[in-house]
Amino acid sequence: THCILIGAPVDEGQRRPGCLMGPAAYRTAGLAGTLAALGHGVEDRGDVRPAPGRGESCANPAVHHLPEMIAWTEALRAAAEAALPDGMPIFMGGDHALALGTVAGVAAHAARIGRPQFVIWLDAHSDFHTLETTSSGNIHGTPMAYASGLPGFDPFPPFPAPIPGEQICMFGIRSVDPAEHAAMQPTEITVNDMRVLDEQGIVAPLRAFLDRVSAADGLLHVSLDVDFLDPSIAPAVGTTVPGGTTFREAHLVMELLHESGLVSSLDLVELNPFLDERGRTAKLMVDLVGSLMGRKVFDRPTRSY
Ligand code: DIR
Ligand code: MN
Ligand code: MN
Ligand code: MN
Repeated sequence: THCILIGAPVDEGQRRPGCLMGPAAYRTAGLAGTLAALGHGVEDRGDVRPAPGRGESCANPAVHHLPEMIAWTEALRAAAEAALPDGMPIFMGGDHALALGTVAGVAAHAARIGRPQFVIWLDAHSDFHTLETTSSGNIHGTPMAYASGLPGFDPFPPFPAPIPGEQICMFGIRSVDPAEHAAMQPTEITVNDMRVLDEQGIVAPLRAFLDRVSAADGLLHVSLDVDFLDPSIAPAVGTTVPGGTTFREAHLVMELLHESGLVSSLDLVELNPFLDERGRTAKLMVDLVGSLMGRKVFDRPTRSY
């Protein structure tokens, strides 16, 4: 695979400064070398730089950094659309608001080549607010609603090719605000919250979704939020939620995604290196990308008896 690293130092989608250091942390933790060691081609296109904000506003006074986020969305959509014909873009965030742009770009690309775009959302949160329903005003809580084509994003460019709920699957969910819950009710989105994973494990629900992607000859965008992981193994995130996935569960998800051969693009989001402990979260995220791209973490040397 030709891997295209794209830095997306978005910090404006939430209120805890530091996610803008994410791309530097991934580079420091050796993301490019990890991919190259697995035999992939690696190209680092550097960090995306948005145009200056133009002063757009919306009715909800809680919403902050709206003009900046519109500029990021336009720039990241363009970066995604430019990268996809050349290989597999890996967006190094940056907070999750970057996904307004990256998912717009992959959806536009999929529509152009006539294939359905699927999304797997690995996150503690459903990120299904609109600009009208968010009470935190943090735009990182909105990208899935934008990608679903919900109204309530007026100052943003219209989402190019809204993704049907049947093509969206969430994993690891354990924090959903009432307005998000209500907005998801009429959709066909598959929400594999932690209750589902506790009861069924991660393998069966994931295989069921991957079978659907495969049957539809779909493209698959993976959006990996650090808080998908339990905070005890991944402390470098502003919005820790207890009860997340374990080290082994997370690697298993990545290994199954690799085996599917379906993944066409990837977001790495919400890493806040300022909150990390000697780089352990950044290194874990890089290791997870290694599993996603074909490394078998628990491989044993061949032995003869
Ligand atoms: C909460 C927290 N639902 C909000 N969300 C997220 O602010 O909208 N944290 N996405 O990562
Ligand atoms: Mn998120
Ligand atoms: Mn989250
Ligand atoms: Mn949120």
